Amino acid sequence: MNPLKRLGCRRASVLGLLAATVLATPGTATGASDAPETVRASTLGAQAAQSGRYFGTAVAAGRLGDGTYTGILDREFNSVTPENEMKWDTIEPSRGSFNFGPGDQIVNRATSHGQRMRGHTLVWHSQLPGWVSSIRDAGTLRGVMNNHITTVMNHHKGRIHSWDVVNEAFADGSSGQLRSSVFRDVLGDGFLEQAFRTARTADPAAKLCYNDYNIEDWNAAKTQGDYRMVRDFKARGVPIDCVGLQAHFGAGGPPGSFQTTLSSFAALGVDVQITELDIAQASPTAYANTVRACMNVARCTGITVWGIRDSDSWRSSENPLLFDRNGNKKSAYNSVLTTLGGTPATTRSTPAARALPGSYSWSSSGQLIAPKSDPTHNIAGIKDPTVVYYNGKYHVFASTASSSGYNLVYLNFGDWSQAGSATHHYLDRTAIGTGYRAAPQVFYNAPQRLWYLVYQTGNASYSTNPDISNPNGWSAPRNFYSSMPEIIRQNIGNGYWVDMWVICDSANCYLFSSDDNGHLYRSQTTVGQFPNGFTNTVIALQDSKNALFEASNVYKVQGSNQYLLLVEAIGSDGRRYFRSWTAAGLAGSWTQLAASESNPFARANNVSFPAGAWTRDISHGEMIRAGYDQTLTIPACRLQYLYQGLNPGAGGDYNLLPWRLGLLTQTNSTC
Ligand code: 9MR
Repeated sequence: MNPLKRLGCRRASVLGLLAATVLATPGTATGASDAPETVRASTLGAQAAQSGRYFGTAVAAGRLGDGTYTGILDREFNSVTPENEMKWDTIEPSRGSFNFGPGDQIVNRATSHGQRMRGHTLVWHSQLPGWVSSIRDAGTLRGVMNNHITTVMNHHKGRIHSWDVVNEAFADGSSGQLRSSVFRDVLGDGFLEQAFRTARTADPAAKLCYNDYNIEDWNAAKTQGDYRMVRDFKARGVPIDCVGLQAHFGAGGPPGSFQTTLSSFAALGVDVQITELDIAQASPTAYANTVRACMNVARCTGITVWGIRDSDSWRSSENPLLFDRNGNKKSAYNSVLTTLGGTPATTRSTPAARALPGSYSWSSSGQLIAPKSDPTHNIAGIKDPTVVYYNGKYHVFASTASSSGYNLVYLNFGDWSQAGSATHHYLDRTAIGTGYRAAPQVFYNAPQRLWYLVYQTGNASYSTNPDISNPNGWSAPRNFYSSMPEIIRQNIGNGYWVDMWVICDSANCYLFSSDDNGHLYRSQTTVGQFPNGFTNTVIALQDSKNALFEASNVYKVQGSNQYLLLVEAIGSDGRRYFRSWTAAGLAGSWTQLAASESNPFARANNVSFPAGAWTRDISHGEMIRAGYDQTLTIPACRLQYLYQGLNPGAGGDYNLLPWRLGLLTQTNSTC
């Protein structure tokens, strides 16, 4: 088929859109996807453990007699950090005189409750007794520091999983250098290396961490200073195993670059941990964003909140924690549990309660992304978005529609508020090339460590790229099929073969496509053979042409054995909307979920537009995923969908219709 000729046939009014189409595929987001067999847990520690992480809290010895406090501690947390009891002023208040009592109380209790321990902290300029800070002789101070590290670590040997060997050594502000402290001023910058080497010798089995605050923003000078230090340590073989990011956040939560920071440190070959999390006013979204960033980084091995109830917090007046003063779970608690992949206990009584709801309501943003023309690209519409959240950024690929046909564009941004100002990279300038390319779908093939962009060219095509953020990294198009599968040829009628979509389970990858003629097709290959070997093409679902038109999305629902299918339909009003189905497996049969005009998945009649209804079409798009890999996992709660919409008054040449992108957020989520 000549795609350009085909596009030429598609000139029509908006209502006349029905006849043709291109568009296609979705994909988005964040986070690790969990295995299908996983049973979701209802406590923070148990749920974090399912992805091999811990969920901990700071504990104060003085509160261990409070039953509400210890009840929550033992129910929810599987890691403990002493809030103050292992600091120098408590543990060695005068030279050579060690007071292990309060720290031991916490360690003994945690050990007997199966909770692991973080040691906090060996060398810190604060909570340091005067007898140390007044030392001026380097030899004396070195001996005192080494003796402190060695004695404390020896005392706890075998019972502390990770130690904050040095805490908060870097200066705030723009210097990127170490702060002034007795350690730096008397021993020089080398005190850090000395401390870590001494610690390794004292307890070779303990993980040695550097811990700091205000290093969550990748662009901060302090972050870069810390990063250079860790990089230097790794390059020179100085022992360091982990970096703790304290994460004491304001009401907005983490900076947009937080995940980038985590993954950048991790890429140096250290584990990263969120070590002292609290967020002013404890917004559920801010907490979810923080937890999600950790879930998205394989080497982010655990999260510690800095206290249990708001009344236990060092910043108590800001109510920054997960439990209120009475020990009740706050909404941020449910948000954290959900983001860890778990299910809040109140909605968890039956398996059905964990499934997606049978009806939906949404709130839409205004237009977030519009075309950006340049001297060689006169773009009328931006369409068919696919999106993943990866490394602290949303990466969006979309079709560009212009009088010369369809091609692809890429943009990225840290936050939806920045979507409109992102740079548009035209992919016809890359090896993807000019000509008919449309309806992209992006995902990371974890087994191959490679990003895939799937799109239509008349065949089902793909390009690969080791780095999603490099538009020039994409390979030239290759086809999945040698030619259109016979069963499609037999059923396509006057339709078009469009909207290719790949999703994999642990054994197989499936390629779905539509024919604008009421058929959803499915081919399959093994995960090992992918991208080759697609065969056994079947009709996965069929209906009338308008009821099962195109732009299908298929997802795995996080924490369940459920798969979700969305297909774009053309309504009785001529407007686009989405129907939905679920299945227990990708090759299984699909059962209607919200699949009618009166109970749609997403249609103008279940979407509110707080800032004015800029579209009546809810058309080709993609869910914001919970992960970014080939399993296409979406969260079960608070769904979001990036879609294409259109000024209802627009008409004329189909290829010049002014499609824009907007974001739906589910408003009837029960979890
Ligand atoms: O939460 C701790 C609070 O009880 C102490 O008074 C304070 C003393 O500086 O330290 C708090 O914990 C800090 C942690 O040890 C290191 N990072 C910053 C934390 C909040 O100040």
